[in-house]
Amino acid sequence: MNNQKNAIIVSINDNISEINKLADSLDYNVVKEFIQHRKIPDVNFYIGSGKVDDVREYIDSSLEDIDLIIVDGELKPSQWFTLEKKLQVDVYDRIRLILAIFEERAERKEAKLQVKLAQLQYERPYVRELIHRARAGEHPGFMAGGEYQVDDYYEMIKKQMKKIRGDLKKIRSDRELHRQTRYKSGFYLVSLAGYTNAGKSSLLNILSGEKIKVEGKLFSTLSTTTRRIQKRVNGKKAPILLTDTVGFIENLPSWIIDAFHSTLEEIEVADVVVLVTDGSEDKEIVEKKLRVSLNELTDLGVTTSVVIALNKIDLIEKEKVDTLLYYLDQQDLLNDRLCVPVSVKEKKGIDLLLENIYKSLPHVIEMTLKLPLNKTSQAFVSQLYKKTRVSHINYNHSITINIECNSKIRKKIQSKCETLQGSII
Ligand SMILES: Nc1nc2c(ncn2[C@@H]2O[C@H](COP(=O)(O)OP(=O)(O)OP(=O)(O)O)[C@@H](O)[C@H]2O)c(=O)[nH]1
Ligand SMILES: [Mg+2]
Repeated sequence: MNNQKNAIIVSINDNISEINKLADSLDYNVVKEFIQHRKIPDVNFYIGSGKVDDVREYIDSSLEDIDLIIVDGELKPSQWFTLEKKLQVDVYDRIRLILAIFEERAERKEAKLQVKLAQLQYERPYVRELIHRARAGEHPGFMAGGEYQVDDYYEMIKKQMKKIRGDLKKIRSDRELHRQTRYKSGFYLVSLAGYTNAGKSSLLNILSGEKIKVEGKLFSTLSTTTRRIQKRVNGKKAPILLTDTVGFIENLPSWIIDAFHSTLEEIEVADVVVLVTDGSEDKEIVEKKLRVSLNELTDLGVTTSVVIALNKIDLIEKEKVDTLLYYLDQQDLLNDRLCVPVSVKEKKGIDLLLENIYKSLPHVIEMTLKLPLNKTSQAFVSQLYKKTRVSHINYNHSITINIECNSKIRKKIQSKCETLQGSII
């Protein structure tokens, strides 16, 4: 039995490697690529009508079934309609393909709602086009006709979107509450951001000991995961929570990004953002993806420090890393940002990256406490190990402990110390 799904890619430029990867992410086997160089798309069919005939001819003469035509660009509803009508095969543009990947990957409730919201938003102009065609008698089958039903359908979409927005708002406020609790207890929040497939989840896994899904396919991660960093900074555990987020991609309409707002919020509120970038690709591609990601961070309103992790350097020669860093700097992409070459796969550069993340944390304060040697102090010391970075501890007639912590919990520590009859030195 052959379960293979076959697709044809149609593009108006040569650079089709990303759309190929997107097709692969949805398990489509690309059997043919049609490229027609044009500056602007044809108004009726996106590609010229002669090219559409070529595609049609290919489909008709192909021994394999063609399940999908993928257009590497954004179709207007009228172009989509005329293309599907002419080719008699499902046609997806780039956005619809990405939404289909999202739909397949969404596991948790929040991700499912976000994807549904984006899909409804996407479909709205298409529904409008179908309504228009139905009224003109061009698409009599749609909704079994009748303006009343068509309008009803439109209303239904609107209601559904409103309901989803409400549900998401609730999830969002729960998430905010959760975050506040963590923050107040002294944890720093660090978020992993970056282009899809850069290695964000792989990095979270090695820093936290977690085992979240890592894949060569695009958009493996659609939900956030937050874990404490277990790996030590200069031999000592630090109070940092790390959050993995959904990847970026070029040319994603702002309404899709809005639909994923609550997930991306983790980036907005982070104390430090680690921007993971695949450094193994051609320098122009690395540059493009880094630029897209930095712009995305600006659009999200990120004002905190950004540390760049230039990942996958195991795939390139050592000299090339320096050339790449120089090139990125020349393109004004590094400025005064810290950029650390790493290989998550071979665990190279990770300690240095972590040190730089730690150095970038805002308002880390140092304190030295002197506590009486008893059981209650011991319990407090365990708390300090959890919520601060204990740089030194000495047990004698009393306990002397040096800590580095978030300034947010200074007062709490002070008053607890006083309750225990201890003192701050
Ligand atoms: N060679 C090499 N491959 C790596 C490295 N880090 C990650 N990868 C691979 O890159 C692919 C993507 O890794 P992920 O960690 O899933 O990337 P991601 O950024 O989380 O991707 P999305 O969730 O899809 O946005 C996987 O096949 C990883 O095994 C590295 O340092 N070197
Ligand atoms: Mg991931």
